[in-house]
Amino acid sequence: MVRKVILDCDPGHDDAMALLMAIASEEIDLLAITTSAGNQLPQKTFENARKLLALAKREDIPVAAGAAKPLRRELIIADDVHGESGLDGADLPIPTTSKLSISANDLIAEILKESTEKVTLIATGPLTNIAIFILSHPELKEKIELISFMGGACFGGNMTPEAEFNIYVDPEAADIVMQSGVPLAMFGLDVTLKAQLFDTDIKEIREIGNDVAKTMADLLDFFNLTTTVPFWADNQHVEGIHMHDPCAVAFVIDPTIFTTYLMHVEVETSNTLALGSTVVDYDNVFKKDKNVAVSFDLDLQKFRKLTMDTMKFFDN
Ligand SMILES: [Ca+2]
Repeated sequence: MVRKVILDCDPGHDDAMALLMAIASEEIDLLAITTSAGNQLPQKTFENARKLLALAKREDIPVAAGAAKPLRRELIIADDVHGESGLDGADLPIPTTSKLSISANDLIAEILKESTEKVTLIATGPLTNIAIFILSHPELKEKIELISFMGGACFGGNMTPEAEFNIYVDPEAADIVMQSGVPLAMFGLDVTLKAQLFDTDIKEIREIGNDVAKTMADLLDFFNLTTTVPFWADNQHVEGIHMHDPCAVAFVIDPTIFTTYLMHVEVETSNTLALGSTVVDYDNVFKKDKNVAVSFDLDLQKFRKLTMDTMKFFDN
């Protein structure tokens, strides 16, 4: 079944792979892209999404910019991971279409209003735009099939010891999404740290040889340099690149890649040590509604094949 999808992203190296995966898949009809502020400043993530569509020769897909900053907090970016441009490491083509002036919120609303079938939202950045949409268009919530998002973790964080980056940047937005009543699928660090590509995979991607694959290999080489190795790793340990964001897309394409459990999840929004953490009630201690399908594991071979198939798609 082909799913109608809007991708909300903040490209971002792993967002780039996520976006290309959505374009290449026969299971996804990518209706639009909206951009969030996160990995880099909002004007940069917007421009990066447009450049990626130029690279993929799919500039027919509309791109709309979202909120310039989180709901209630100042923006934090991840230029230490993604560089000055947000997509350092590769030369991307200059977009040939003019920028749309419609906002992310209005574009999402317009598409959902007009769609005769439900639309899946995939979010691979902070959840600011999705939260604004839910707050401003409660009447359209029922048109959302699923929100599949990269963010959070049951155990541990990467921004602080407890919080993952996307949720930490805009915890209030994540809280609104978590309590929205819309079906949710969460791809947090528990699973995304297992979604790894290694040097040999980058080499294989480069050898596929089309423009998209070569550019993606350049991006992955840069991303490889900023990948952090766990503190406990010894000399023998080889840590791959973490393909966080593509997990949220891969699930929509083929849910059998992932192991998920329905659980109650809340976001810590008070200014404590655990700010921005996702509290996942894995033992059902609180006996509250199970609002999120939380992923813990994946079939790495299937995921890897999907990644390679994505790169080969652009031979056409
Ligand atoms: Ca992202």
